[in-house]
Amino acid sequence: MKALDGVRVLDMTHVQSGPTCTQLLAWFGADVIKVERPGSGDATRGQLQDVPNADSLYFTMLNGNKRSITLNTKSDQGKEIFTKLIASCDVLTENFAPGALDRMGFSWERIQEINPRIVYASIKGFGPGAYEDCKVYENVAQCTGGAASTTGFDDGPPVVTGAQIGDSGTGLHLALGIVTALFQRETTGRGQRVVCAMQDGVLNLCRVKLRDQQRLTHGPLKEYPQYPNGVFGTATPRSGNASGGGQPGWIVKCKGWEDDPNAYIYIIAQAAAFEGIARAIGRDDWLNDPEWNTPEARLPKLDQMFSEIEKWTSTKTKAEVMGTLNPLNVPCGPVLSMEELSVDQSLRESGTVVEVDHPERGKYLTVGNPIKLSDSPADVQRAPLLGEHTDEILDQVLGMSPDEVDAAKKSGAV
Ligand code: CAO
Repeated sequence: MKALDGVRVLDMTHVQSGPTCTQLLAWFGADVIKVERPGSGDATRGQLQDVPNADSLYFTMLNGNKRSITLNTKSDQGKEIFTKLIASCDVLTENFAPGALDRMGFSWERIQEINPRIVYASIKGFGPGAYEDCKVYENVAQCTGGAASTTGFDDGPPVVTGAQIGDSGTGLHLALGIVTALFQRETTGRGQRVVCAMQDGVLNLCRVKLRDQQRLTHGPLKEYPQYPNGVFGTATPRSGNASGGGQPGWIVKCKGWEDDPNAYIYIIAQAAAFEGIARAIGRDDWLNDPEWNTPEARLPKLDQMFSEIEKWTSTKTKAEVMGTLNPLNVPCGPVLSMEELSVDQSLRESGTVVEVDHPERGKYLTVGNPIKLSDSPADVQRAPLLGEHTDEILDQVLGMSPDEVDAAKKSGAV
């Protein structure tokens, strides 16, 4: 038995943010029914295609373990079927542009009328306010949620990160909202509305930068590379690779960096690890030097400290640096490329990187469930083909006869 066995999700999500959420629910055991427009389906099926005429990795890596039904929810019969599905499901999820479901005739009031127990969960770009009607994609959310203004180097433009904190980050938030609402339903018997705005989700993940905004009013941010010689403005600046916490950290070069863009390692030079680092890099002299042997003394010259460390790391591979510093309890981690991660044996063994087979595209790698439950391990399966389960769902979930299913097909509703 899986944790969410018995929970049925009517999944109207598309692209990345919503599908991230419902894929997680599916891995936890929910029956996720992905509703897609007949003929075309989720636009990502055809985006960034690497294998001709096969669903893209963009789609397949976000829609594992789901069932797919095609349904035109704007046609009369499609609306009838959609109404019956709402009545039969525990959760309805969507991440359309604002108002899309209302325009189809399915307001929250109407959805509650159909099924008072349903949890209706949405992702939008913004919460209520000036921008509430705007369409939003990942990088827009990174910019509006504070990530871009605080990422990059002080002398360069704002930078977006490759981590999909706007889409997948908000999907994660929504998944928590849904299971929380389901938990509350156990007591109240009622469903509720769950909404996550991407701007809010990104800002939540940038919480430490709003912390720094407030600290800035009390003086310079001493752990930032701008201290002590640079200039602080009125807003939290970009801090390069400085650590976001109270411990100094930086990315330093390792052997081979001239040819390998990922021959780097992140090192945190916290007080408890300083002696080990100093000895490892051959700077034992620092340990008795008041210019170096306290965190306060080092703070104004972290750039010098890391360039000394780098003199040593650039003579070793990142694996050798790890091999030396790890036993000394120095928190550090190599910059791993996607190529390295894709062949990492321990990630394969833990089920974080999984290979699945697909009838159109053959074998592909996906990222499995990063949340490990001892009583509900995820069994990662391939993404469905467009409408692969239409007949099965109309029969099993709605009890429609073969003639009724044929009629629905002829009318273009499914
Ligand atoms: N049957 C009939 N119509 C359907 C349908 C179905 N099964 N599924 C979708 N549609 C319709 C919608 O009702 C909508 O019609 P209207 O415009 O007439 O209301 C239309 O398809 C397109 O929906 P959309 O406006 O959401 O799609 P888009 O490609 O124009 O915009 C996006 C995409 C992502 C910008 C927008 O959906 C959005 O802002 N979503 C909220 C924020 C979000 O999740 N963004 C992250 C996306 S991941 O990077």
